[in-house]
Amino acid sequence: MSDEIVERLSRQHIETQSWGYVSTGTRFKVFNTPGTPRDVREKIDDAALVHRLTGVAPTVALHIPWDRVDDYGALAEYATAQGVRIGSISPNLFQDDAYRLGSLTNTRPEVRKQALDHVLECIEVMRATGSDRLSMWLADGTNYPGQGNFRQRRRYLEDGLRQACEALPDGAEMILEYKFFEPAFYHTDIADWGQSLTLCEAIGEKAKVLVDIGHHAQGVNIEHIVATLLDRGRLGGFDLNSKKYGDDDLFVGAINPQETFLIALELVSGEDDPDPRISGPAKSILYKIDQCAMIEDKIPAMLRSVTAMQTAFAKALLVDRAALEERRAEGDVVGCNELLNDAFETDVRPLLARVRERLGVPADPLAAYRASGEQERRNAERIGTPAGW
Ligand code: PSV
Ligand code: MN
Repeated sequence: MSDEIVERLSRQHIETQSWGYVSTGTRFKVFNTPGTPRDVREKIDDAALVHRLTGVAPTVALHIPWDRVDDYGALAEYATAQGVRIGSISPNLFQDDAYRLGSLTNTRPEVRKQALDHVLECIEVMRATGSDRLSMWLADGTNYPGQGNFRQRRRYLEDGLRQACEALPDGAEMILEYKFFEPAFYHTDIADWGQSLTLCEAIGEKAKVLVDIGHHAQGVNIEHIVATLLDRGRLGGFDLNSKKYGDDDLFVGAINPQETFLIALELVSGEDDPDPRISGPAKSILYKIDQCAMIEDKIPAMLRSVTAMQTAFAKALLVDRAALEERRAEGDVVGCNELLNDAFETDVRPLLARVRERLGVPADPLAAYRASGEQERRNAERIGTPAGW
């Protein structure tokens, strides 16, 4: 059994994101830390280092225009030479002045066209880099009651997303993120998983829901949402992070590792579902980190997230799911919970050390990073303006 778990964890794939390596922050202040990348190639260098240290982070997500270059083919070749590939591509529909009153939902046709053209540009980036995921998040929403026509906006949105979906390369997917507030504070056009799911179902097979862990109100049962989306075959991806309050973008596992474990438990059971309409999509879910380093060093924060995901999945795989079903059937409420707890409280570090040995990476990636001199080298070499949003 444990050999099987080691094998399965060796196949884990966690995508890190280019903007997790740069100076981001809150709306009050963006702090820089020494050694921060100055351009997209240096972001890729850092992603490649995280992959060398963990063995499970072979792709890096890009955000356009933050990562805009003249030659995306050359950028993809650069990534390959460093040992990673370009992963999902995120359009940016929130930082142009034109989007003050919305992007794809704007009442003005020329703004909707500008937004769609930008998404189509990102689809060209996908073709040039070999990416197979378009990761869509819209900041669209309104700040005051009465400001917008909900149903009209929804029709514009569906129309724009459908056109984008139709332009996707063969085999590629659109993953559609939801968020219940911010930057809009009265309503958000895709506020929750149900709104994202119904849009995806209206648009077609290539559209799936993206769950950003931080985009839920306090107390929302995310693992239940995950189970529901798995059951519909429409769970396309995750933006992984952790939160204490709202969309805090802290590194994974920092605040509520039990939640990450419970989500992972739904996911591993979805992968094992005998129905291929559930297990098929479950096996191709994108696990992307979406965190912001506000005060912390970026590479160690990313290593924490990647290893927290390994820990959550290792613990989830330890749950005796056959015994759990038996206890559920018997109505053994406490016994069911006990099984979960046994797995959650297991120290999986020896198991993960075996996974890392198999992958040929250090047993403790964070310790190896600290001892490597990589941060000091970056601090010395990366003089000049650090990249940001
Ligand atoms: C929005 O809060 C979001 O989660 C989206 O995924 C964006 O692409 C990302 O943050 C930007 O940091
Ligand atoms: Mn996100």
